[in-house]
Amino acid sequence: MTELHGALIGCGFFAVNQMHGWLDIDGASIVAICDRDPERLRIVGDQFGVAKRYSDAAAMFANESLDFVDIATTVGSHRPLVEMAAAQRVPVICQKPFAPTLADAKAMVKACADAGVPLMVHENFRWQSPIQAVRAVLDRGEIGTPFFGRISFRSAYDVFSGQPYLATGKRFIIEDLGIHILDIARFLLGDVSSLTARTKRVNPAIVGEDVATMLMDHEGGATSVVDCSYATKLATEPFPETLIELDGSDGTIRLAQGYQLTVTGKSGTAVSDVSPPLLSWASRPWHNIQESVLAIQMHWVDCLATAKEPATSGADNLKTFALVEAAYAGAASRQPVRIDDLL
Ligand code: NAD
Ligand code: 89V
Repeated sequence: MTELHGALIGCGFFAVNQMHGWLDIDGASIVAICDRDPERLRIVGDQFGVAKRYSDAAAMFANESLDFVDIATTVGSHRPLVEMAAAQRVPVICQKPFAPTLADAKAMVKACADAGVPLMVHENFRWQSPIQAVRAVLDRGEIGTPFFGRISFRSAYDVFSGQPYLATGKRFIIEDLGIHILDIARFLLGDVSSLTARTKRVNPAIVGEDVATMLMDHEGGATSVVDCSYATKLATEPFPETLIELDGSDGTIRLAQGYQLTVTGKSGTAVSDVSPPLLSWASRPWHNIQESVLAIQMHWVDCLATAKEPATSGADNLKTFALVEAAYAGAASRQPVRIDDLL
């Protein structure tokens, strides 16, 4: 396979996982990196042996011949960087949250579509192997037609020490974490027609909401509850596990803490361990997320090689992003929000 030459923009906390992922993938390598912080550029450049280092993305695009660019900066810079990639006709991966607003996200999708440039949002949670295992049970028809879902992420893990910006934004849990859990709900139960939300801030030391509860109607007829909290102190800290309950016409699926999958269906009850593998560079408890980084990046390489649309393309992600916007609007108004009105 011809090796794709990529560049990474943003060498911060999470980008290290992406760099490890690229090292593990045959068929792609990172040939240049960019960060406006010289210290981060040095740390990541030295750790991964990348000699071509830039403090300015425009200079990198001008000097390098790239097959793709991987944007791992925080949300404020996503739109200018994605539009820069589109203008340079370079296929682009962009971290979540894709944009500050749905209007920005739509403009970014349009810029890439107009330029004929593939665009994937790094929405990796659905690529976690326990979540893929749940999807596989649904696909086998084991529980029939799902009519109810609860997708839940409740924790008191200190995310602020690694990502201090999470404590200072007006928006917190829905924009940063809920976005993943809402995407999983779409992945398992399909697109959403309406959403009702309630939010709270429990931790007085942060600015945004750290608890969110969302009720959704799915177009296929199922109802789901997506509930997220970073204010939930439990006997055994589950971070970063997403717990799932699905009820269908012929059975149920339960993904419980400790990655235990219980399926009760047409052929009885089966319990299995769907723990994610611990990759050589991964560390607990993040290994679940780290494994999904490798999986989504492998998917991107496959999509570029076969001219396939990524599962979490920009266009697909607009439907997840609309749920984020709907949740904030609905929490403020205390009214249900119709998703079609936003798209
Ligand atoms: P960070 O602040 O640690 O790193 C961002 C880096 O980008 C910094 O080094 C900063 O100097 C650099 N940067 C910002 N703007 C730039 C620009 N215009 N040009 C060049 N460099 C620029 O942030 P982080 O915690 O690594 O988060 C990065 C992104 O990853 C966020 O969008 C976050 O939501 C996302 N994230 C995703 C997951 C996941 O599982 N998908 C997990 C954690 C974080
Ligand atoms: O996955 C993420 O986006 C992270 C975290 C798990 C801490 O919410 O920011």
